[in-house]
Order: sequence, then C-alpha cells, then structure tokens
Amino acid sequence: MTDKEYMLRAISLAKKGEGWTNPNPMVGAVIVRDGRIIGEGYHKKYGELHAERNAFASLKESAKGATMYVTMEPCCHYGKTPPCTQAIIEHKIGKVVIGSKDPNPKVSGKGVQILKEAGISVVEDFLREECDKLNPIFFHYIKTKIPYVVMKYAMTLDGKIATKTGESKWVTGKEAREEVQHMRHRYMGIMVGIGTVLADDPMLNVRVKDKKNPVRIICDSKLRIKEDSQIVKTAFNQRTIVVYAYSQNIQEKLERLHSLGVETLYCPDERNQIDLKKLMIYLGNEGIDSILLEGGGTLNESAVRAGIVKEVQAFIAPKLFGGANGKTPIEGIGVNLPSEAVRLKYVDICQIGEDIKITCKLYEK
Ligand code: AOF
Ligand code: ZN
Repeated sequence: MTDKEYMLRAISLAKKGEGWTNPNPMVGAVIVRDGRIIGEGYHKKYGELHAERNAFASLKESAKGATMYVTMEPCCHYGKTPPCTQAIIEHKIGKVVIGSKDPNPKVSGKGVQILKEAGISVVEDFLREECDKLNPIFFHYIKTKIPYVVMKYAMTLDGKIATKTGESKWVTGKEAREEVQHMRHRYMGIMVGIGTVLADDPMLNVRVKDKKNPVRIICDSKLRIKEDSQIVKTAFNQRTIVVYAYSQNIQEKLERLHSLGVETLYCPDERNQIDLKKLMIYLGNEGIDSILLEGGGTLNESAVRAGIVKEVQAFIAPKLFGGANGKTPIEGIGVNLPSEAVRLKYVDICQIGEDIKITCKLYEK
C-alpha cells in the first residue's frame, strides 16, 4: 500500500465517528511498519480516547520505529484525555504523517513542534484537502464558538418546496429522505420555524437505529407552539428549546411548557423578532457546534440575511409543481438585482435515488 492509501484508510476510519464526536473533530489514525498495518483507530465519541490512543490500544506488537498516518495534527494538551504527542513519543514512533492542522489554540502547530523536538520526523499537509473535508464544523466552531449552520431544503426542479395548497409530503424520494435522517444525526442541533411546526407537526428526530437525536430549536417569536404538538409531547426525551421574542401575557404558557420539559429562551431584537445572531452565540455557549436548518422559507430568509448560514444543501427532485403561490426555499422580498445575489461556492453534487443533492458553501465575510 502507498502513503496515500494509508491516509485514505485513516480518513475512512475517522468517518466512523460521524455524529458522535461533536464538538470534537473526526480523526483517524493508522500505524504502519514494514509495509503492514499493525494498528489503527479513530476518535469514537466525545470525551473518549483520541484516534492515536485507540490505534495504540489495538497494537499486538511494538510500534517502535513505525510510521503513524493521522488525519489531524496530534494534540499536545491535557483535555478530557492526556496529550497524544506523549503517547506517540512513548511508543517510539519514528515518523508521523499528518493531514489537517489542528486550529485549536491549545494545539495549533505545537503538536508538530513537540514531535519534532522529540526527534520524530513529521510530514505535514499530507492529503490535507481530503482530511480537511472531515471537519468543517470543528474548524469553524473551535475558532468562533458559534455553530456551523447548514441550511437544508428539498425542492422541485421548478424551485417549489410545497404545492400551492401547502402540501409538501413528499417532494423528494425515499432515499433522499433517508439521507436527511443521517444528516440529523450528524449535526448537534436542528432548527425550524413555528410555521413548519404548526403546518406539519413534525418530530424532528432520527428514526434510524443506533443514531442520536439533535437538540430541537424552534424559532417561535410569538410563542404559538401547541402544547399537544409532537415536539412538546416528546420534550422529555429530546432536548427542545423554544425561542421567542414577545413578552406579553405568556407567563402561564411558559410555565406549562417548562413543566412539559421544554426549555424556553427569550431572544428578541429591537423589532421584537428573534435575534438569530444572539441565538447562535447562546447555542454555541451551550456546546452546540452545528445546526441543521430545516426551514421553512421565512426562517431561511432571516437566517441568510443574518449571515448565520455557512453551507446550503439542496435536494432537487425531478418534478414540477408550478403555480405562482407554491412556496419556495427562501421567502422574504429578495434582492433587486442579480448582482446583489448571495454568492455560493460549489462543493459537491451527487445523485441520491431519483433526486440530486447540491452542496455549496457561503463565502466567508
Ligand atoms: C487528536 N486526536 O482523535 C482528536 C483530537 O477534550 P479532549 O481531550 O477530547 O480534547 C479535544 C481536543 O483535542 C479538540 O478540541 C481537538 O483540538 C483535539 N482533538 N486530537 O490528537 C483526536 N479528536
Ligand atoms: Zn489527542
């Protein structure tokens, strides 16, 4: 096997931690000696051993003089676990091949430095682009403490998310809807507007085995949520935060919601609408590193305007709904000129069942 193949193996190991490591990164490691993989591991779950230490734990022989391929710079700080650099030095690894840099201020180049000072040869930026693709959430969150927001929607080829009567079940096919279930596991939070809750009475949970549920965040400025909605009825099982912006005559309703297990957050802007930027700071402080924004069009528009959206994932179904009144992914009044468009950079396009998924990122401001 080549260096590239060993690193690709480390990347595929890292991916096994998807959804479980947040707000930590996904990391994979492979230990190779004399052309043989003698150990491998990945960061399985937040708070548990790092990839490198899991790789060492899998060894059945000494790793003296071996090469370690690791998708991210080994840490050198005492966090929930002791530094990986220490384990690498103790096991007398001869060479470390690293993909991504670790932007965590506690590491950020110091991991590499410690390894070099211990006489270990270090190769940096190896398959860096592929390794970086594992952790856009971590890279954003560790630097800003603000969640990475992914706006996701499903629309027809003529750009409708519902028919003129408001029906949206279903726009996309079975496979695309299953993919959304996996996406809900991947991100720590899921956010929708009250319009979607009143119209669809959704659960916003994950119905796939061995996956975890995201924290539900409902933007409900006038506190219209119904106490017999699916979301409120299941609030004891899945953390639910209802965000509101009006403060009149709501005390009793707030108390009832609290007794049903719902958390509430008063987060108004000067126009008595929800201040999404402030909300992101609050959620970031709660340890939520990523949010899947599932609409509807009004909240999507506010989120884009507030500048909180970092990535867009659009599912496009080969169908036409037509009608000037069919809902679109982003409502509001829109821009006047094409030159005023929010510009995105293309990341990926793939087919999922009969539908197409396009992923784009917003340019950093
Ligand atoms: C690694 N290998 O597999 C991961 C790393 O609180 P802790 O101890 O889990 O440390 C978390 C930090 O460690 C995280 O912010 C990031 O800088 C790094 N993650 N480092 O060497 C790993 N997951
Ligand atoms: Zn570590």
